[in-house]
Amino acid sequence: MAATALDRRYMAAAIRFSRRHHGLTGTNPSVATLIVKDNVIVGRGVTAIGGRPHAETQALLEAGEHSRGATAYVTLEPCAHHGKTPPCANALVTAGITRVVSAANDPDDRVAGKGYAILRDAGIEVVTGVLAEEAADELAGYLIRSSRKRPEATLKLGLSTDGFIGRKGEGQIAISGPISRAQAHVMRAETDAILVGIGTVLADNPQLTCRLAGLEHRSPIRIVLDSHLRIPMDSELVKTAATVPVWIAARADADPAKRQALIAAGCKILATETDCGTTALPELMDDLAAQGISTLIVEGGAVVAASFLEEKLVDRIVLFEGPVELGEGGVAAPDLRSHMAHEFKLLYESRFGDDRYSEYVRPL
Ligand code: AOF
Ligand code: ZN
Repeated sequence: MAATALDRRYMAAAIRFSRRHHGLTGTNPSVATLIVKDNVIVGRGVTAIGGRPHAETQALLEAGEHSRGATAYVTLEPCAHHGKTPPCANALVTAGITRVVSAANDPDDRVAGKGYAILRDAGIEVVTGVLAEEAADELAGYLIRSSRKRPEATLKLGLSTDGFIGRKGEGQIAISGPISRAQAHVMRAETDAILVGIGTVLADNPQLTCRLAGLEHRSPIRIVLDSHLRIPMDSELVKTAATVPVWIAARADADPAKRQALIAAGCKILATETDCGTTALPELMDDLAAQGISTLIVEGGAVVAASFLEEKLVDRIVLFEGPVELGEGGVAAPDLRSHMAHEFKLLYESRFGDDRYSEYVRPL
């Protein structure tokens, strides 16, 4: 039987539920499962913090005997491999589930179609691709890292009404209001890492942590593109490196004494450079993915943003446009409009107080 309108409603609920552990499941995606019997949700599960147990195991545990003859809604194809837990596909079979409705397919080599095969071989009716686009958006970090071996990159920009991101020599300027600021910190809580160029560190001395009450422990890894290790030892980043990780992408021949001092202060130095000595973004992104980073926010400044766009490494653009005019001395944003017109589509728009918020995605 094809998917019904009710199937789509349960799947939409499952996708919303999967957000609960977004950013908390390590390299494993945050997946959700709902078990529904006679139009009642009898079990729910979301991938546990740290990545295990998987969503299905927990939903089945909650549903108990009610799983017999029930439908399972899964936001990702159930796994087929023996990891630290037995395969979820087998667990669904054993529990007596008779119908599985799935949203996204799992590109992991150990799964990729094998999960569905286990279910079908056991006589379970399987419907795939229900709200696939919505689920893929939620799972973007995992899907991009698995298939392209790099993190999902979100370019975040605060823009004035006249299209500037700041004013030269004036450090951090408040362009957007308090609701935007809170939203930006929620983004930090949900992402694995945040990246800036050394110019931003020298101009603004940012902390790049999540400073929302109760979420301070969810600050991302802070990454700086700093070929010549110019980062000041008394910068906010270096001063806090022992508590919230700081990774610095530098040239191999950068000052060895400074390198040692930074390592002693708790920073990690990444060696990613091209023959001509500049930081190579595609190699850096490969390296970050290999180190388990699935989601990355690119937060400044204009040169770094432009390089990411040029290299086609941006998957999502998030704009906070405040009611401020910067005029003379404004630092221009990268040429977003041409990229957005050709490569991205508008996903969501809202108002945050006096600010306009918009989110663009590159179709997968
Ligand atoms: C599921 N349900 O909730 C999640 C799945 O290291 P392991 O054994 O935990 O396996 C990680 C893989 O499991 C991951 O790459 C992805 O294929 C799948 N994630 N699968 O059935 C879940 N989070
Ligand atoms: Zn599983």
